[in-house]
Amino acid sequence: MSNLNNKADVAAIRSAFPILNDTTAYLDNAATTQKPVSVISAARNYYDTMNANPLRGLYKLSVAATDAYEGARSTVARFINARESEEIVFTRNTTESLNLLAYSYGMNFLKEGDEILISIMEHHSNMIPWQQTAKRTGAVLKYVDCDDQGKISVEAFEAAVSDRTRIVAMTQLSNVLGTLNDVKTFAAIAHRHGAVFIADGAQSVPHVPVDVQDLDVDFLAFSGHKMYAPMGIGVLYGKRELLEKMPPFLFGGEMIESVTREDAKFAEVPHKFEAGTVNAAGAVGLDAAIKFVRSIGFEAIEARENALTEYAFKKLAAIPHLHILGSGRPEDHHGILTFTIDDVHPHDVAYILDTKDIDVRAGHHCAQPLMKQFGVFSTTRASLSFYNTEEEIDRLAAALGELRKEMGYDDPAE
Ligand code: C6P
Repeated sequence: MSNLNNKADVAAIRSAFPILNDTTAYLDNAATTQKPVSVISAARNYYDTMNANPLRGLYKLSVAATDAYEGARSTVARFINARESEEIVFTRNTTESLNLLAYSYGMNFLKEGDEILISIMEHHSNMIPWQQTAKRTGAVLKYVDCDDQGKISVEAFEAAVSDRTRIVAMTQLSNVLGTLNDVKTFAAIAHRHGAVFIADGAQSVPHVPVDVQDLDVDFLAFSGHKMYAPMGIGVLYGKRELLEKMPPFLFGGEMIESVTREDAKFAEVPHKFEAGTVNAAGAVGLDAAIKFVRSIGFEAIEARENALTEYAFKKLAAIPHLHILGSGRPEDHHGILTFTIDDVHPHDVAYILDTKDIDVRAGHHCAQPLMKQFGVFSTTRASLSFYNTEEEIDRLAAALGELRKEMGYDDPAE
């Protein structure tokens, strides 16, 4: 395990990422992370040495492709401590995993008057599927709000959940506020009311250790591309007994046991949820990404990312006219700093930063209802990974400190 608060180790880690350099400060890691050479090589090696359609052929290449694909499933299962690899369904991304749940679980097991509970800080991918499920089933979609520090209290959650709640779907880590929600406690409360608990792990799985058995969540969705793996591979974890009772979401090749003119018998989990040719190279890349993350270790990752967050928070919070959304405590932000600057549109902020080779995201971050709750339309967000440096944050802070002046406001402290 490395100690990433040591400059030499950070430099070594950075050198594992071909795209990182000293010119561009890449601070949009919540959108997607960069890929280390081990991940790129693993995906390339798949195509160089074992590409064939997995799960179909009886010849050696296809068997190698199948083994690599299924090996990746086992790696994912161990990574999140699933009981067995059959509880891991490969999807394209978090969005598809959540849609799978909305279609297969929500649309089939909800009836009029049932309640779906989500939080106000959900990404649209964990909101719109439930809006649609509610419209189609007659279920009621309810929200639990966070306070102005970006926290969802146990009291607020208890008040929002009821014996009619059948599904609770909540992000473990907000892509806007950086809040780490106490999903373990919320899942236990949801279970007491007879509801299933779905965790959106898109932002948490890359940054904090996630143990599905310890959290006792029923489902967990996440994306490979936010955790150093290729785009186009995602995961849905589900408890086996739940996955077994859910009907398939997509129909077609490889998700069947047998087919007649009239009907089909579906394959066992997880294959009944993986219709069509799968993304084997993506799965192999995800396998390599998990091994990369494990080689650093979450202890080092968290220590580094928390230290960087604190450093960045203090620098940004000291800039006049800059307002950070959510908690006033750096330790609540987990690498995510979303902010506004008085009188300057976030798109102008991001554009000016880009002229200085600093990459951040501007907009609503696919969380429009949350923006509305905080009384803003749009914001700028810097999001960190362990490979970022204090120098990059210094550059960001210096650029932001000058920004109002550049926009024509004479005195930056005015
Ligand atoms: N958030 C961001 O810049 P996909 O696009 O399916 O890989 O992930 C969707 C998603 C779901 N939940 C959360 C909490 C997320 O943050 C995201 C993706 C990116 O914040 C892209 S909008």
